[in-house]
Amino acid sequence: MRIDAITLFPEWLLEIERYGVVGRGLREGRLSLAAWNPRDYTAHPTRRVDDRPYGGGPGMVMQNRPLVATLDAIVAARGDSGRAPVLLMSPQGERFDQRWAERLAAGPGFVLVCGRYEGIDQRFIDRHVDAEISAGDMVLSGGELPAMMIIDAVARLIDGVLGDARSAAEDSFVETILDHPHYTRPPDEADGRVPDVLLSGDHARIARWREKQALGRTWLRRPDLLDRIELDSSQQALLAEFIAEYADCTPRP
Ligand code: 9WO
Repeated sequence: MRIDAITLFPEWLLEIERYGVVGRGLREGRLSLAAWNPRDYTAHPTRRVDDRPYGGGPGMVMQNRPLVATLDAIVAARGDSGRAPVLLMSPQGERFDQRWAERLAAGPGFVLVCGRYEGIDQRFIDRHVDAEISAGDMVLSGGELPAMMIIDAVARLIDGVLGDARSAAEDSFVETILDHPHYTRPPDEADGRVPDVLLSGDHARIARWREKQALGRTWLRRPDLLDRIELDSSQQALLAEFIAEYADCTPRP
């Protein structure tokens, strides 16, 4: 898979090549990442890529032309023009989630556009951007961190990038409910004990406990996720148990 990013801070974005699963994917050649600076694609003598907004107001707007020239260079380098979607990082966009990550991981790669200043010229968005993607309802100073987030989420789904293939499939959200709690040694700490069931060696009981915790947490923290899925009868029973125990230890007025 090939990922290209347009950014005024290419060195920063490429830092992710040095760490974790993205680093491994790159070293093993399953993934390639290139960062392109619009300043390298402007005819302006001082390499400027921004200008004042028409209609007035504070701040500056990224100009269309350097962005188009950068994108042209990317399309030429990729040699797959028209196939790789161009995605703009934007709080006005569609919320990024695991489904987006899976969709992107199944394709040939994509081009991420990171805005800076107050925004980018709408004509670039209208003519060259396939989708706007948001990392959540917040205003950042630029699209680089959301772009790195997307690269990370997609890279770990690429075949062979994650060491243990099983852990990707079992992760939180892939099965549309939250993850269960995790514990490791030692079993006894001043801060508490590991639940006995996890030390029991009874794998069926452990699996039931984990599923019950996962369902219970989802019920407590993300009830919206439960509305979207159909629980089977054993899951319904586990969740009912969790809710009953929760009611028992939550004082009522
Ligand atoms: C600023 C702003 C202020 C009030 C109301 C709405 C607003 N939206 C913005 C805005 O989009 N500013 C951008 C900040 C301009 C380009 C650089 N910035 C940015 C934020 N790029 N990408 C993000 C972002 C945030 C969350 N998810 C993806 C991208």
